[in-house]
Amino acid sequence: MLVIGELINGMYKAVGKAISERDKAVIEKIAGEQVAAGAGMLDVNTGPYEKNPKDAMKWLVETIQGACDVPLSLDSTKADVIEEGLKLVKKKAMINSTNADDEKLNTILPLAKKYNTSLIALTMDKKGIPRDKHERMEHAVKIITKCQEAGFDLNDLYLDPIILPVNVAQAQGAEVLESIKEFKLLCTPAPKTVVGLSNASQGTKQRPLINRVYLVMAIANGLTAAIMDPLDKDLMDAAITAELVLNKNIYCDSFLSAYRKK
Ligand code: THG
Repeated sequence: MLVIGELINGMYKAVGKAISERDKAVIEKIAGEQVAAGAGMLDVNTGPYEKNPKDAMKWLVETIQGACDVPLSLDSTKADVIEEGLKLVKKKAMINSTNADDEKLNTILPLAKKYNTSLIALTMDKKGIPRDKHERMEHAVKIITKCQEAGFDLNDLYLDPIILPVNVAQAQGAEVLESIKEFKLLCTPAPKTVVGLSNASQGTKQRPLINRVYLVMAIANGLTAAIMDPLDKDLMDAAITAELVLNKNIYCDSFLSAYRKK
């Protein structure tokens, strides 16, 4: 599974402060720690309060690439903010994200093709968050069709069923998990899937436990990537072990450290 480190996000107080003060050392440290812990990609989000998100995105991409060499997932609702980052990336990037709206797809798909990126597509539209797996499937079909029409390689598409916090939308957990499984039946090659895992536990008092159990269940349903906290060692161990049980890695007594080394 692809681990996308979630920690470079202005939503976190300390990170938001570092971004607004353009404090390189803080960002370099968080980038390096996430990669050392096993992140294969880093999510980059300037956060909701940044006054100049285009400039912040540029600065973040430059700063992170100075500290490590994994590819980046550029996380913004604004296409122009994402493009500022795309102009600078050294490795094949991920656009995070489009949704199923025509206007959004018509803007983001050309951008993804121009810069040869992967693409996360949220299975929602401007009418809001889907209520069940059927609505998620409808959005997924629309997104896949638009990708095919645009000549966008489906190998580069990651569908996001959108995880909601279990304390306010408890019924959505099962809908998300079933969507992860059923999206794969929609086309060949099967679309990849991604979730923003920490959404699941926002506002709860058992964050690590909820994240861990949710991730293992999602992996069992075929999840390909997760935006998550790679510094949560128990979470990483759970992911590695889930893939072992699914026979994706060969067993040895030291499988946790063996997997980390590769
Ligand atoms: N799908 C996609 N992208 C996403 C999300 C998604 N990007 C953003 C988010 N969701 C995933 N990243 C995070 C990052 C942090 C948290 C949750 C998801 C988080 N932050 C603490 C909180 O809100 O409680 C911040 C606390 C603090 O200030 O320290 O939980 O779903 N495609």
